[in-house]
Amino acid sequence: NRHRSVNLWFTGLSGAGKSTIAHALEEELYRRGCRTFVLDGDNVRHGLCADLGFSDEDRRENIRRIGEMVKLFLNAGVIALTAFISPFRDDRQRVRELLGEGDFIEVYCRCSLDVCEQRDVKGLYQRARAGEIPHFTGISSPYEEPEAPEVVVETDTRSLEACVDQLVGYLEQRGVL
Ligand code: GGZ
Repeated sequence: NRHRSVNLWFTGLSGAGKSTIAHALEEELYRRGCRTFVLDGDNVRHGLCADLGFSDEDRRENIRRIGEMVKLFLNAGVIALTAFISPFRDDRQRVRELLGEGDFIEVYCRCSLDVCEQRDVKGLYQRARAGEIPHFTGISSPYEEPEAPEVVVETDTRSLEACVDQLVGYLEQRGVL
């Protein structure tokens, strides 16, 4: 099975479903014989970026390093799925320029702050509201919505399966698969 190597760059608030969709999409791509890898906070922020926190500067450096790593994955012929809040437009734009227009697919996981906060899977929003987590995205740190993402998945109204189907359809239409 042949496929192009691209980066699906998931961006959105904490709790918007970035990692969940990336992993579910990876499973579907694996079934189709693709070589894939998911990068998210779980495997990056504990290792490669363990020295970074959540100041604007640290997030910027986090995204820069991830972009460079994705570039290596693309050279290795892998479809890289990245799931980071990546709240700043400039930082995402820099990755787009690093990888080149055709290889960077920005996927905006759109979900209202209200819904993310209601889900509060890890209780982080509650702690952020209580002032226990400084610079929390959406509460005390900004999130800049993408202006022209390749794909928008409406995670607050559509099922996980529907979001995955939407992305597979997009990849087929783009000739990635
Ligand atoms: C936002 C934070 C923060 C602050 C810890 N702000 O929902 P999660 O828990 O599992 O995912 C969030 C993750 C965000 O890391 P990223 O590397 O994706 O961020 S960025 O792209 O902005 O560099 C959240 C947790 O880390 N977390 N503190 N202050 N999210």
